Amino acid sequence: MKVSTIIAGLLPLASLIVAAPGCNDVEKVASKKIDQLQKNYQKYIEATIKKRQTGCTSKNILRRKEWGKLSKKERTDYIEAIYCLNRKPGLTPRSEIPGARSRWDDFVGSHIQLTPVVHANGFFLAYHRFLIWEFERALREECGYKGTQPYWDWTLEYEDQTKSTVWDGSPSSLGSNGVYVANRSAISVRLPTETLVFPPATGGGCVQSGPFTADKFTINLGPIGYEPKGPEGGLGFNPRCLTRDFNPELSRTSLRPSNITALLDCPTYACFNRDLDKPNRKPGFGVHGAGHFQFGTVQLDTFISPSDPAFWVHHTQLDRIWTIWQNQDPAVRTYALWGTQTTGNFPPSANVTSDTPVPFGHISPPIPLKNLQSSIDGPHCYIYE
Ligand SMILES: *[C@@H]1O[C@H](CO)[C@@H](O)[C@H](O)[C@H]1NC(C)=O
Ligand SMILES: *[C@@H]1O[C@H](CO)[C@@H](O)[C@H](O)[C@H]1NC(C)=O
Ligand SMILES: *[C@@H]1O[C@H](CO)[C@@H](O)[C@H](O)[C@H]1NC(C)=O
Ligand SMILES: [Cu+2]
Repeated sequence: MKVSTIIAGLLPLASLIVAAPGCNDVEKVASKKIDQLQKNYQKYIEATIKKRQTGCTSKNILRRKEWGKLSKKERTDYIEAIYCLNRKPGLTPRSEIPGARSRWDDFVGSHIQLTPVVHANGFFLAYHRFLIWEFERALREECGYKGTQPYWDWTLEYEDQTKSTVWDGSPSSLGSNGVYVANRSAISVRLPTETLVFPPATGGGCVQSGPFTADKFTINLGPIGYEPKGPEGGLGFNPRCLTRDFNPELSRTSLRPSNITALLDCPTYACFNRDLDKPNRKPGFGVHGAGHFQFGTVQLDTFISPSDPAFWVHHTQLDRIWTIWQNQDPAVRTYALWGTQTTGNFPPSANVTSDTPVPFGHISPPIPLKNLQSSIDGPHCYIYE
């Protein structure tokens, strides 16, 4: 087992390199390129759904927006719908996940049960695409939410996440950093193929301000991904505050516009999937891992990561990047296949095919992979604005 230690002292060096002169121009050019590719994708989708007249039309398509483009009212409506799911009784049997209580926990529970089979493999993007779709459906149909699932484009604030209206701790944000806790020890995250060590960063305690402080929101499951685990291996009832530990170095080095354009330039689906995760960690984390790890604590624990609203706006951003990549060459890329059926192919498993059922635990019966790959076919009908 390889041990990759992320030595805090190395990170400032990385930021020196990326802060070289001319660098902001590089990022501006990259941002423009993403905007242009997103416009091309939007045009393609609008033209396609008009022509085909399938169930997904320009009238009923859900239009997902970037957090910053939502009005304050739209933001607080979304937050109210999250409270609703977090308080509504769940469907997961206690015999399987004894600590699950709410509809929110049903989504966390699906992710807990399936973490060993839906990451860094052929199911990864499709599983998360449908998980978000079901989450958005539950917010709308079970909680009366009239909006759509927002995404957070972390490239907009990669130099300082706390500048974002998503994390400024105001009543219309998704909460702040955690309270700074001194003298914490590093967190060792054991993945099937390696162990990642995260030294403490800028917070570590309960979210300080905004809608997700301990008096308004609690999480019930885990920890599972690192020690000490919660009761019953992390599946037991463990109500506690939501914690965060913002790590600005990760965001500065790995969540820049140029990190997205590098992905969008991938010629194959294999390249796209591998670079999302950068399995050899050279030169750093891919945007999938970095987007989680920048929040520390709960977002270091893959199993329970959907416990934090941060998971949903981050994964919706990843899904957006995937749709833009697909629609640069929709005929070839929409139904492209890559990867096996176990996380990081550990233990080794068969390659996925178009017909391989993707599992969802208590969220949904399994669904053939090919039905989940398009954003406008199968169950899905949404567009990124
Ligand atoms: C943290 O550790 C330092 C050095 O070991 C010690 O001086 C300090 O009192 C500790 N602070 C807390 C809050 O435990
Ligand atoms: C992210 O982009 C920066 C600047 O282009 C680059 O230095 C860094 O290596 C990239 N990170 C990864 C993980 O590719
Ligand atoms: C799985 O796919 C890879 C290429 O994506 C290929 O090299 C490998 O032979 C395939 N494995 C099987 C068992 O078909
Ligand atoms: Cu996941």
